[in-house]
Amino acid sequence: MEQEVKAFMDQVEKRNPHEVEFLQAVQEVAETLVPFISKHKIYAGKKILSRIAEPERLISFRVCWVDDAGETQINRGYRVQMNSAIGPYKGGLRFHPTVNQSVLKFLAFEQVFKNSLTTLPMGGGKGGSDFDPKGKSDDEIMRFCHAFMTELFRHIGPYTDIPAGDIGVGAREIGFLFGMYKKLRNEFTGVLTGKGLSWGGSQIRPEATGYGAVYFTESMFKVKDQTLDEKVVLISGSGNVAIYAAEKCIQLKAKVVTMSDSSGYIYDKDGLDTEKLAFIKELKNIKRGRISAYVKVYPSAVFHPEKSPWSEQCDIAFPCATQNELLEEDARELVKNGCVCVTEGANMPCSIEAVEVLQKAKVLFAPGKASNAGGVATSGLEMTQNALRYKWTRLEVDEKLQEIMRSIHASCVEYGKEDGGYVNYVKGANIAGFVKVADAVIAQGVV
Ligand code: NDP
Ligand code: 2IT
Repeated sequence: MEQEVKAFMDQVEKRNPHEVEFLQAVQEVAETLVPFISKHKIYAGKKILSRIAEPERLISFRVCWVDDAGETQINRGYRVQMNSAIGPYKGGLRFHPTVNQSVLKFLAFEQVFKNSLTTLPMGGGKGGSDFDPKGKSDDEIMRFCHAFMTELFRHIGPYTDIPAGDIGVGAREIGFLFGMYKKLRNEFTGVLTGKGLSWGGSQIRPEATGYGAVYFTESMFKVKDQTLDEKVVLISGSGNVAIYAAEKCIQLKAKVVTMSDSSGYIYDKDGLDTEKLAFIKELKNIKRGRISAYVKVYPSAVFHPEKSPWSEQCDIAFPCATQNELLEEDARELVKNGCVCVTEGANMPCSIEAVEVLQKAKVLFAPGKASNAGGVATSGLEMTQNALRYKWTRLEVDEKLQEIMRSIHASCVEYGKEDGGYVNYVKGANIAGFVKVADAVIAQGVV
């Protein structure tokens, strides 16, 4: 079987040389799917996985804008429309200097399986730009977002492709992007999700990814008759996903001792509470400051520059920042220090080697395509509300989100349970996500 996986990967590598992140994401899926496909005649021999690994369309475009100093700036914009077998393309936009074709293809590929797992009818896509929002004024952000949309608008639409946020794209950016789309099309439609509450946004969408990751973790612990009460939690990142993962952990009485950003992490031995988290929310979302400012206000906490939090003692780790932020050595350290669960809030934060270490040690490991699917699922609920021209209450959306996360967990258990009872959530998520897309691909023929 290793030979079959290698043969498949050789072909993907030949078509996508040097796209390291994309190849990593495909490899991780191929390791469980290639054996599954060859065992199931209805899927074998149809090149379904090869078709899913080739974007249906990939758009790349120039974005020119003028900064506050009057200088012309040039960035590159992208939209990867990966697969539309089960619904219109759906996935976030990332603005970060590390954005390139490989990163967006890996994210779009993951999104196909993730969206399938949500139970909602959404295909997979991703986009963004190498634009760096750090240090830019609100006016510069607005000019960039407007310029970006003057090209993107012709490729998206509420029945074609519905972007949302990701790293560097939050409520502020979605507002600017939506404003320009509406002006160009002269249409008020649900073309983007993550909109403000007064103009078509859904309750719970900002919270959904972080809350969803914690709901998924609750389900994993429930299998062992345990709750999150008093569990010690490490969280990386201090953006949208990290903040709301922390909020839900605090509500469930877990003790969150770390948060981070790209400059380092803070360790608070007393744990975060609602007030401390409110400080971080304001610091990151309004002041757009650095996490190190936390220790000036809460001096019992310590700031560790240029480090990630994985060497601290914990029960549960939530990597919620970016891809490949938790490597093999970090996984070994976590296992050594008694960590029993790693839930990916970010997309592919754990390297393939790190996942191997965790699974070998029988740590509960939740892959992002399952555990962070609450964000896009609630985007799907935002699309439904837009189509209905209706709004559900906070309670209604939260209940639907919880139900979806429980259903994703159940799908992972169905396909991922191994002899001895250990649940291989990677295998479960990959197969459950694949089956629905593959059935649609077969039904629609070779298109
Ligand atoms: P934000 O931009 O809100 O926050 C990103 C956080 O991660 C910041 O704290 C940032 O620190 C840190 N970070 C980003 N890049 C790096 C890096 N190269 N090294 C170290 N730290 C880094 O993004 P989100 O919270 O929305 O996204 C975080 C992750 O979750 C991403 O992997 C994203 O794809 C994934 N995700 C997001 C969803 C959503 O709904 N937003 C849904 C599902 C997954 P700094 O400020 O220093 O850059
Ligand atoms: O990675 C992700 O799932 C997201 N960034 C959210 C995508 C969305 O369309 O809400």
